[in-house]
Amino acid sequence: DERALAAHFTARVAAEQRIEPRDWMPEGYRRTLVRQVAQHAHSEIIGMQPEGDWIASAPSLRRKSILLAKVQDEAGHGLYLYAAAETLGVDRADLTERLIGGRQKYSSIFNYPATGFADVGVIGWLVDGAAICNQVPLCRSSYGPYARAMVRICKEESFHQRQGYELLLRMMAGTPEQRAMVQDAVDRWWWPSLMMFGPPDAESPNTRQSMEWRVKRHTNDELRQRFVDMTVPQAERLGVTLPDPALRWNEERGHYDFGEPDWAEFRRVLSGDGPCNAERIRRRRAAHEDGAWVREAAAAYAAKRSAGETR
Ligand code: FAQ
Repeated sequence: DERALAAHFTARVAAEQRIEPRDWMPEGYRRTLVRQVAQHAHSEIIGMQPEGDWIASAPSLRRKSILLAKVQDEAGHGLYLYAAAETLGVDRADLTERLIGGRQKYSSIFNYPATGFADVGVIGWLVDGAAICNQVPLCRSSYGPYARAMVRICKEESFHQRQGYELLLRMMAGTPEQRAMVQDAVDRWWWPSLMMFGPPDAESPNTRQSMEWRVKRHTNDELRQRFVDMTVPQAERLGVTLPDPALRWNEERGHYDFGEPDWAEFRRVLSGDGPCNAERIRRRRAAHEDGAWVREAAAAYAAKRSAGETR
């Protein structure tokens, strides 16, 4: 009966065993995973836009091919994650409809514009850096298909992070104008990167249950702290200043203290009122509509083949 199934599920999660698609799971568990995995997939796909804008104007063939490969990897990540979501009984086409209908979220970070080429480096360093910090623990998430998708995604994202950092090291060794471009990009992306980890724990409605189910392995604030601790020495090595006057090493805690992100701005961006929300969704919708003929042709081809097979 239901009670025995629920007890079995809880025991398996507690014993660090993976839950697989055919296993019984509480409806709430399924719902929260669909929510998180779909949001994660949408983020990868929408996340192609800020950097994608720079492919055509990257300053050299080498930078162009590196960026092209990175943006292509993000499409791949979106696809593994939609596939992981589909194991929970939802349909990718439907998830896409929910995204372009504004009914499902994607990461707040992708609603900010990449206004200069240094932004490509800073996105790799800070945005991929934050993504890795959040996602490495998700390789141990209790849901098998999600955890396994995370392994490859994290490997590729740590490569992206180094790519960004290497680009910034090069620019910082360049002209004063190049160094100023890097500092300006850091000033604009630092706070939004901290917001990627979600609201403070006290205002995070999902954390407690997700931790209990081991969908999430750390709280939002724990991961935000880990990111700050990891990033400050990298900023020093790079020679940039992080735009937070409250940032300082706390000997007693063994961590950096840092200031409070502007949570009112975060809520505004989540509600659809960030600098690029409308543009991001408009372009995603246009791409979806422009691709309709490809989907129709693929479906017609598949139907023809399966008719051929049954003849
Ligand atoms: N943006 O109760 P919580 C990438 C929502 S990395 C938008 O704390 P939860 C790689 C949250 O969904 C970015 N919404 O929620 C890349 C919930 O709303 P709901 C993607 C946010 O789930 C790099 C509400 O606020 N990574 O794409 C955000 O326990 C470079 C309450 O929040 C992932 O998705 C936010 N920042 O914790 C690509 C990682 N924060 O659904 C291209 C997986 C919170 O109840 C270039 N996800 N919300 O209406 C997670 O780890 C979690 O879902 C959190 C949020 C930590 C994001």
